[in-house]
Amino acid sequence: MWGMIATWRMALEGVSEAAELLEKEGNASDAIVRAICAVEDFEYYKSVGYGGLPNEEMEVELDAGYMDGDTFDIGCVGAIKDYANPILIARALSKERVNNFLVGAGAEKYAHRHGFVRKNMLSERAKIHYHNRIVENRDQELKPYAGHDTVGMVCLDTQGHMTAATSTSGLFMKHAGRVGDSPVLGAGFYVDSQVGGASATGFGEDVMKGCVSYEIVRLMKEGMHPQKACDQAVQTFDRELRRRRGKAGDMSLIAMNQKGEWGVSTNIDNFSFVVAGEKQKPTVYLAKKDE
Ligand code: SD4
Repeated sequence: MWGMIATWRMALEGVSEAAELLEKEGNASDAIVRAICAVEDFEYYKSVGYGGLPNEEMEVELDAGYMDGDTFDIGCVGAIKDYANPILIARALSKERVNNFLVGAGAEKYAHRHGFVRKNMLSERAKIHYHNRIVENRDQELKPYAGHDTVGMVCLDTQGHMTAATSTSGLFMKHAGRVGDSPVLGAGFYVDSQVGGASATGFGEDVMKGCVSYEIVRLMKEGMHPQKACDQAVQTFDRELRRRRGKAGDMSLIAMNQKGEWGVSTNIDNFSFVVAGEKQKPTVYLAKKDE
């Protein structure tokens, strides 16, 4: 048995490629990386990889994270510029004994030393988007939270090996050097092959406060079904943020357990996600917040 769940419609083509691998008993590490690279490489998905949303200085700084649920290897990059596939660099870092999480110039130096492909990640389309937004907001304060998404995935292969991974350009118009929840273990992603995995998309500064991906895995470890674990983690933390801070940022979480059962929960109006498995061809679903 194998299975895969991913955030947003943009994951569909990548998950379809990964599904072909998993059907032929490919492993969860190669499958998830293949799926995320497909999203990173596709220019028109404007919040991941090439063509991603620029920061306020019109530079594309990318975050990505990778975890192996068997070995607990983790690798993460934050605010990395000019490299084509941050997820490949994150996975390479997961093989290191130390220096698993590198940011900015240090991450770029590592990528250069290890021969990763350099590429200017700012597309013409992203430049136009940036300039339009500056004009639209001429008389207002620029809000960093205006258009962004992260691709996050959890993968289970036929050997029972699980992985989780994320990749994003983060919040549009963020400050240079800002790192969101996506490459942060326990916030943007977490996986334990003996239990299951989870991944988040949304307003990183709030997702981080709840370590929501870890919380979902913890609940599944207590025996909770992924759907119940997602609902409990997201809804409880959303309420908690509202009580303490008066508001809660957008949060959408996906999860899959080691039996291939899955769950999703969101506090936004429409959250699309993709599921694939042995008995299910890659399919896009829509989740809505609980009223
Ligand atoms: C971030 N969580 O950088 C990411 C952005 C995102 O839906 O997922 N948006 O905060």
